[in-house]
Amino acid sequence: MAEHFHLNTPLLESVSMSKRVGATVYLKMENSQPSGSFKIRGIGHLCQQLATQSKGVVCSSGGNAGMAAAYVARKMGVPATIIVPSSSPQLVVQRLQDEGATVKIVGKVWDDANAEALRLAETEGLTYVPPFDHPLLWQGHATMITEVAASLGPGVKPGAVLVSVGGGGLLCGVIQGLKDTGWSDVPIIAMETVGADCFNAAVKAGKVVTLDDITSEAKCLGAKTVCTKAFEYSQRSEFTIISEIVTDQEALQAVETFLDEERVLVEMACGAALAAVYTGLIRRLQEEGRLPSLLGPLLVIVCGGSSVDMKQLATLKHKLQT
Ligand code: PLV
Repeated sequence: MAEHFHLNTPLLESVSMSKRVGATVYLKMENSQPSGSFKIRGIGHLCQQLATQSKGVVCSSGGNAGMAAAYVARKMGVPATIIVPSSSPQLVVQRLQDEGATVKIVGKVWDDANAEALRLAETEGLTYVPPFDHPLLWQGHATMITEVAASLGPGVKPGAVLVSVGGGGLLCGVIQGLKDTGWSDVPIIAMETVGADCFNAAVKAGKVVTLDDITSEAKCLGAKTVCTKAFEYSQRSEFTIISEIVTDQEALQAVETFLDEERVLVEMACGAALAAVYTGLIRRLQEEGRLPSLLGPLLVIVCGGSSVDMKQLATLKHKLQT
């Protein structure tokens, strides 16, 4: 078996984004991973540790964790059952089936699907693969940052890192990676959409809270409760985590601008992070003194996403009237 399932992804400089931000912008192209997102890093690592003797894995997902689990399971020769909520687009179900997984649609949002995944793990003796809340996932995701350090070379350090937050697994992995690299002082801008903003709600409330519903179209950010570890990091003084939200319209507009300018189609979950550049949020944070006015390179995690194609993009544009 290969040593790991993920690839060392390109780190690209974006001229158009750099112009907008007024600092060099580097894109970590996690969209080019097998299965279409960063999730393969953590899920590959977790499955290698927990699923080698498994009779099957079960993963609850908004889409991308499921794609990663299905891919890894196929490579390991283990059956995969992926539980998605009814809010996941049909194209996700199709892509999961193409990957060889058994797909079950349960409930309205990810939290409902997760309850079913936990039940199946228990009753069928399957290995449960969580999409965001597990130390092995964070350890796997952390390789993203060690790769960036190797690509940038000695003496170059990001001025800030821009990520999307769903359940907080990517955020925890990035922080783990920053710690591993000796970059714990690098500020992180943690982006969500209105209506899928469980991290922002927790930061505002000063405690982990559960959203009533997911009303955003960025379904892959749609966890109602952020993982405890992500909230704990937000409370620790050694890290600077700036939690911000954008509208669905801004996230979708960012997807389109990114497609035009970088020639890459990503989903809205990723657009939430990209919107921080395109809406001028980064500049605003600098003006407010929350980011340094002379910013070092901005590292953007292009987390990717398999929940989009041109038809889905058109559907979202119609729904959100952009
Ligand atoms: N998506 C999870 C959780 O969904 C999933 O099941 O695939 N960017 C993309 C493209 C994603 O798919 C996700 C998570 C994130 C960002 C956020 O990562 P997280 O959940 O680790 O914060 C409900």
